[in-house]
Amino acid sequence: MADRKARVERNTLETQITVEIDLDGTGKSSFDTGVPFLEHMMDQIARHGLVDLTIKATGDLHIDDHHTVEDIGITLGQAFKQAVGDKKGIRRYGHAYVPLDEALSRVVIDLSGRPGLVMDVPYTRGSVGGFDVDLFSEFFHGFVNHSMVTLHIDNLKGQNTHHQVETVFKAFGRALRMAIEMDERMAGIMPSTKGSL
Ligand SMILES: [Mn+2]
Repeated sequence: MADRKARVERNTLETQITVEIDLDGTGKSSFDTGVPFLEHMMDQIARHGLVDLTIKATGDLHIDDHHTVEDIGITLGQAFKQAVGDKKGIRRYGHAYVPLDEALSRVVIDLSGRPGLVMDVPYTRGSVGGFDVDLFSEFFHGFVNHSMVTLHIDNLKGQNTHHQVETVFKAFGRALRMAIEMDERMAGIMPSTKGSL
């Protein structure tokens, strides 16, 4: 199997971002973004997705976290798409339910080649760890628009905002892991009747 790795650098006047990803990693991560709560969440993607992730970002945090968070989502999406490659032999679909105490989230992903995000997370607070929870949808929009995946995110239960968000990211990592896994019965086969994705 070819290496499923990518390195993407994306520079704008607002942010400078580098993402390195290895889809067949062991869950190692290293972040230097200036946005600690997002780093805590991306750590969940790496750990539960079993992907290695290195992300460096310099952004206009003196304004707010918005550009940096959205652009990390975009750059991660670009790197993910590149690393996934032609999708031959992979499962394509992934899903996971993850609880954390009172909170429960479900994430379903399709490496469809089409961007789409349906996200329903009734946050109980507007911010967590100094982080504006609005920005999570910016992050995921950036990701789906550039990775070309369909993503359904539902927080089904939860009182504590940290738990709500953490279950979303853990379930995202788990769903991702399932979707990119090689299916031994699909070796060399494109998981689509169209013949391409
Ligand atoms: Mn936590």
